[in-house]
Amino acid sequence: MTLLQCGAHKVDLTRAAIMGILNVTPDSFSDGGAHADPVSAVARARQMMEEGVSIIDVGGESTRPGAQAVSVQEELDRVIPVVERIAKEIPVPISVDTSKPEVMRASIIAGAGLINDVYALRAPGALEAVAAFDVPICLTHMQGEPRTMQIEPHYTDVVAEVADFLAIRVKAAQAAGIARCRFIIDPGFGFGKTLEHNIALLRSLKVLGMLGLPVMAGLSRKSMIGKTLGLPIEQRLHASVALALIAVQNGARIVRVHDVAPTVQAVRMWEAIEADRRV
Ligand code: 8Y7
Repeated sequence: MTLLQCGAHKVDLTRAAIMGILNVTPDSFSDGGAHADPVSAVARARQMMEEGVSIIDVGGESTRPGAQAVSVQEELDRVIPVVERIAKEIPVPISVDTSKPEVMRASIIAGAGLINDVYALRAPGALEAVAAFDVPICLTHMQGEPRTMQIEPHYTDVVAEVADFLAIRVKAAQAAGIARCRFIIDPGFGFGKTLEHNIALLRSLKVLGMLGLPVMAGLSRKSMIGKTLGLPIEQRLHASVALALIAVQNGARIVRVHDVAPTVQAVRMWEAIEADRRV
């Protein structure tokens, strides 16, 4: 059994954990602005808890392709009041989606129990910031940077290259003093990847599992659905649930999603059937 100790909360990864996305940005990829103020953010967090969420991922900087960077102060102003209120009012572990060491530090002090860094602690000072605490850290693969990453991504062997990158980042983080039991790894669907790269990674997700660490997958509403089905963001619910389930079937232990209730139902149903398997 794998237990992730997320600050005051434990997350049991025997069952797949459903991470609910809570964007507190005015410009996010798929729900921009809806939960930018702390009161509506907390209301949404409470709703996700009622829907069976395992972890709530608060993000104050949009990482969508082409998004603008925000200042440290702006990100702190967006994220910290929300983390403080959720930590006080709602008994669910909080993750903070950030690459900035100042935001990592302040978030953990405010009550966050996990750091989700799509830069995999490559920002100056990020390794040290996380090493100073004892919360889990999700390391994600990204080729390039958000502003330009979708311009002609290229790999010789995407699965091997993503696995190598993650192994190197885990090593760097361990060298900085972060214990192995704290890592989560994520192939970073859509982060400098074409549809074909994303498909190859999802099919071979078990290869990443061979690193011996819990795997996270974020596929919710992403462009691979738009490219495959020709659907706009607001019509990607059903395919998002299907992709989350495929990720869990291929070994993902955490799925990061916008639509908590349908994903919880799909994943728990599959797990109930798996638990009953005779062969
Ligand atoms: C991911 C993520 C985003 C992901 C992890 C979006 C912050 C883009 N995607 N974090 N964040 N994995 N760990 O479409 O795939 O949600 S932002």
